[in-house]
Amino acid sequence: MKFFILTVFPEFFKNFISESIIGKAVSKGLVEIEVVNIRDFTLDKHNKTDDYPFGGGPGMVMTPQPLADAIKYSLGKANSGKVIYLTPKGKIYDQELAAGLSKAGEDLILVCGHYEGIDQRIIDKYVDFEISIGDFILTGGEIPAMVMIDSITRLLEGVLGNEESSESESFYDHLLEHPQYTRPREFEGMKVPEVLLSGNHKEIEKWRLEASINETKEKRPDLIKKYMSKKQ
Ligand code: 4FN
Repeated sequence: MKFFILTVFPEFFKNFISESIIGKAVSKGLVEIEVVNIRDFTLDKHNKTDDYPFGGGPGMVMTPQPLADAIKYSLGKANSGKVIYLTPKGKIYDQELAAGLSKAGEDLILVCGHYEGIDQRIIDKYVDFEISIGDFILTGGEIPAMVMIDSITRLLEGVLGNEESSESESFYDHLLEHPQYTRPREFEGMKVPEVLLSGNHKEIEKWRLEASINETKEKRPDLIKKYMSKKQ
């Protein structure tokens, strides 16, 4: 799978692409990430990527021509590339959407907006899906693009260890995690729950599932509905 990130801040992605689990997935060739600098596609002598909005008002709008050319460049290199615009107007992103995109076998072209956003004609002609990561104001679509790449990449074959990846698709997807403990057995007077030290794997699994359900009921009751429908 390949991601194209279309941005006017390509430097923003350097560490993201080279560090940690994403960095390892990239160097193993399990995922490809190409950062496409929208400015490279400008044709005017000042390399302008934005302009004043027709009708007036504050801020700037991203100029259509460099965006269209950056999208065409990416579509030309992609295997059945889908163009996604990260925008607060989009469908709210969740684990189900991440799982669907990780399995679709399509490369993704992620368009990151800045200023007041992009010219509507780019959306009308080139964008396949609009996606939002949540309801808050951001300065650009770069962090949402990273959120998508991170959540999709970890679901790709071979990216996580076997134990970790087997958890995806299970009902644990819709539950919060049970509390976790590591050494020492006693820390500042607080002991680790006895069952976790028992070596009884059946009892440990029972405790963990119950703790997960309780945690979810208490902190995110909205998630329980999805869990119930998955469990049947
Ligand atoms: N944001 C809201 C209402 C009006 C504007 C914004 C806003 C970045 C280019 C879009 C934001 C949030 C989640 C992209 C927000 C996302 C963005 C995202 C985003 C600069 C224009 C802008 C009602 C949601 C608070 C700025 C609400 N997921 N405008 O943030 O790109 O992907």
